[in-house]
Amino acid sequence: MTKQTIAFLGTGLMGAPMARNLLKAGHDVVVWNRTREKAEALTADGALLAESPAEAASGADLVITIVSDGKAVADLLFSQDVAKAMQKGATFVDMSSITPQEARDHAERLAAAGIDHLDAPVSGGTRGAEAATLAIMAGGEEPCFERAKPVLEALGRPVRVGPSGAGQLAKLANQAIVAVTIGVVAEATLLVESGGGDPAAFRDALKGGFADSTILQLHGRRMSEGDFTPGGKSSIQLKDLNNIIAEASSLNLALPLSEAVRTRYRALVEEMGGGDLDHAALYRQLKEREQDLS
Ligand code: NA7
Repeated sequence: MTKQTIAFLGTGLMGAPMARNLLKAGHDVVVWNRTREKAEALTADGALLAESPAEAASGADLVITIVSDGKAVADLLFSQDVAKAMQKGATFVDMSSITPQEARDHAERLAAAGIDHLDAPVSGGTRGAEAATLAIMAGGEEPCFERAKPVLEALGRPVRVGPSGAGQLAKLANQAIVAVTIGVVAEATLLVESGGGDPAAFRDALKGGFADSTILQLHGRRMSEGDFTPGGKSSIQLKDLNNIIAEASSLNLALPLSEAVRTRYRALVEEMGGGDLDHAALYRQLKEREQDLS
């Protein structure tokens, strides 16, 4: 694999282990993060620290962003001059989860400046980020995808799902499955516990059956152990659910399960102050709701 110079912008929960994996794969990685200390920590792994996002982007073959939302991506690209700093022929890969419309808009604006764009959001959480086993859903032109693919393979399994915006659409569908599954795993866990069952034995018994899943095993354990240290934050899950409902309504669709689970994430984030808790904390919201009803 050819060594590339990569600017990596956004070294939060997901970004930091991903940048580490790019370094491990032998690339030159220049990091920047809004809160400087989080990027600085990566210099111990061999990353170079940039003073600004534009400084990181200048001279890079590939610029990767993984930040909170579409507004943050647009701000980096067009207000903090990342697009201006990028050399012609360089590729911009946005791994943040944003709306398909925002991704298409970024792609168009970058194309006008001669820069290729790939939307490549991920699934797999911090565990997948650390193990370099992320599911990577890419949208963009085929040649651009083929150029970025060897780099993305150091992070997980990239699959091109269509043109610009298609990666974000796939990610919204992915998040609908994740959120609704977390909701029902919380209900199943509460049902087992309240009936006097052992939730760990329950999860073990279900292994390999139709109801088994990573969410049952991983998030179900977080629920019954009450450990909500964030792998994926509830605030980010709520952002995704808002984007899912908005996309659905622009397509004249009603998605009742996604809407129901969004109402519950709203209560967790906005009424219970749980935005920074892991998204498995939906279980806590369910439990409190049950107590209020009884
Ligand atoms: P985190 O750990 O909350 O990380 C969010 C990152 O986004 C973090 O580096 C933030 O910087 C950065 N951020 C947020 N707003 C901005 C703005 N306005 N400008 C620049 N940087 C910003 O979340 P995750 O790592 O779990 O998630 C990241 C993405 O992956 C998100 O789209 C998920 O849906 C999937 P900070 O450190 O707060 O200064």
